[in-house]
Amino acid sequence: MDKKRTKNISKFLSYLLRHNPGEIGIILDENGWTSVSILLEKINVDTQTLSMEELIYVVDTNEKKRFAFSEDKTQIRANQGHSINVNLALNAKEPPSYLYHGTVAKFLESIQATGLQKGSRHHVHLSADKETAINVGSRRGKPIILTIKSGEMHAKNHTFYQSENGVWLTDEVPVGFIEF
Ligand code: HQG
Repeated sequence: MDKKRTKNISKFLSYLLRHNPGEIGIILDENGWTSVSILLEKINVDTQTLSMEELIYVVDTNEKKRFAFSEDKTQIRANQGHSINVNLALNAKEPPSYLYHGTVAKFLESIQATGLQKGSRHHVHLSADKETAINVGSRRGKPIILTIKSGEMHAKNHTFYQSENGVWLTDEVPVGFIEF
């Protein structure tokens, strides 16, 4: 499958499985899982546009492991990034001393005032490596990388989680833990 089609399918799946399953009339369970056969059936209502083989290819080759199948491949969900209310049953985990967040200049004043806020997502997203943060920030323009004193936060009882695809998640980052 060519790169463009793979990316388009990944974007559409992200939209359905994180934000708006109702768009095609599928329902997620409380942990974010949905039936693969119903998903394909609903996507393919008019003409056959997505096959099981293609879906497997998109899930397996996704560079950020955005999606997961159940072991028997009857269920699928997004690993993180939801705006709708799902319980990913994440386990709390001790973070490394420092984590990184990629953003852009226009947000800095607000971040300096209120710290990092999760906005419409369930958590603030952080990464263990600067390169990922650069990529995240680059989605919006010239990236600015903030260093988060996650070790100190953890010592002060802030809870961190790591999603299946390695993204570090926390409720908020107060400004005192951010190195600008
Ligand atoms: C900023 C993508 C003003 C924050 C990525 C960011 C990531 C504030 C934006 C994942 C703020 C939120 C998440 C404050 C934070 N005032 N702006 N107090 N606090 N911000 O997209 O971290 O492709 O919700 O810096 O690669 O950019 O979807 O979060 O710029 O992993 O898999 O508000 O989404 O992954 O933007 O990205 P987002 P994010 P996927």
